[in-house]
Amino acid sequence: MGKDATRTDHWRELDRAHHIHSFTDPKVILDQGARIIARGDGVYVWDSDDRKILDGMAGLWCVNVGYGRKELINAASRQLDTLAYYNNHFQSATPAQIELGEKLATLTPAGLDHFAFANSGSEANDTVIRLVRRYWALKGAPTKRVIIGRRLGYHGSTLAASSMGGMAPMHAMDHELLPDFVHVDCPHWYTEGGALDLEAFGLKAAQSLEDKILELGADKVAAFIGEPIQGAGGVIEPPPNYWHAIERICRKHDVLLIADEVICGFGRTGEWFGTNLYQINPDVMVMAKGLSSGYVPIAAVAFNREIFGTIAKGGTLPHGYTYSGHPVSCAVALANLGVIERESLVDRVREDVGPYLHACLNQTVAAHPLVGEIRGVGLMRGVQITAEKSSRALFPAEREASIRCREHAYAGGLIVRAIGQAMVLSPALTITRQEINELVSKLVAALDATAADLGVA
Ligand code: PXG
Repeated sequence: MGKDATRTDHWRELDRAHHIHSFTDPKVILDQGARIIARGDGVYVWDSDDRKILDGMAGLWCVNVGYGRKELINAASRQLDTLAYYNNHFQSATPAQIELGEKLATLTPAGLDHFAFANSGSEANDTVIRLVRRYWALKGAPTKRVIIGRRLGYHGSTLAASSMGGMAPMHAMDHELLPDFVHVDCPHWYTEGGALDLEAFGLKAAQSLEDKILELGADKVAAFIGEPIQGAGGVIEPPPNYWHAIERICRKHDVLLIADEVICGFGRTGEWFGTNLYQINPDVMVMAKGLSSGYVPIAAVAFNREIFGTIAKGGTLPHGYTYSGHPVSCAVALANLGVIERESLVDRVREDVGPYLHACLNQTVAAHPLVGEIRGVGLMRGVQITAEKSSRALFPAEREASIRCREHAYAGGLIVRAIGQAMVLSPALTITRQEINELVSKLVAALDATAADLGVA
């Protein structure tokens, strides 16, 4: 370290020299350096210059119980002490992993009670693809291989999960999708609805699934996958009639329904799972993030009895990861679920802080000249930026409206995501009303500064 360089400068230098950042323009790292987050407590993080920042995203939609929870830390420490590692291959299991499966079965909808474990949402979704195709092959329908996702759906960053998702820049990176992945409409009324009312648009978006199944032939289609509310797409809350229509189409054509609950799960929407909100019954459910509140990597896939029963008759399952059901991750997940239950965090989101955040946004943000729509459920909210409220027109991308807002927010001590032209919020479920007041007033200040940049009165 040079004589006058700060610790932060030094770390930035080393980071530039050695680290490939995810979802970041390397030029920004070269020009500005990384934002180094050094510690966390509750809903706050501190950067390497000890500046306190309200984390309006709970990390990456995951730190549901907030930072610094001793219950989770102690659970990890105890498990490390007792058995730091063992695998679940070749007939083995560990107590923590067995107990987590039993606990999850009490939380997931009836019938979804067999779990495969993984370390990330992406890996879990690769497991889904492999096991769903195996299911159909064992059922005597090996041609049912296609998995239908949606535009702007996000299911992860592995080769297969990114093909299953509907993010165009990720597809462009690989030049082409893996075979047997296709995408249908994204049910986002604000940007796609045109002159249709919400209900007509909901049916139209769902119909795009049936049209695709008919085009391909139902004998080719294994499953449809969707996030109950799309997260990384920009908190896209579908019209109320959408999911029932989707479920009906899947049942009619014998297509499995997969719910990707990686963001919606574990209380974020004020229900244990996003599918509870829409009262649909998926055949497969994918979980990660809030399962351990991000303290350690873990993901799980729930399969219904019919799928598990079929796979169970197929002989040795040629699938799994070294760390599937890692005992430390399972112990932390169990402690995390214990905190969510003891502190009634799901009810708290549904009855208290979720409606409170919504009311604050409606009272102080909705009327802002830049804001076209407040959307979302519970503690998963999107604030749509618009160039013109009446026509729902967006700013030209090069004006960087949402990016400017995100940067102003960070400078003011608030982390929010900018997705497309929406500001996205997903704070810890433990956030207090006072902290919500702080979050909203910092967001308003950032919107004001953005309006000034863009010359909007
Ligand atoms: N499914 C969903 C619904 C997700 O949101 C994944 C799967 C993949 O999980 P892993 O653990 O492999 O990252 C995710 C991840 C964003 C953003 O832009 C969101 C995610 C990841 C990276 C960026 O908000 N979600």
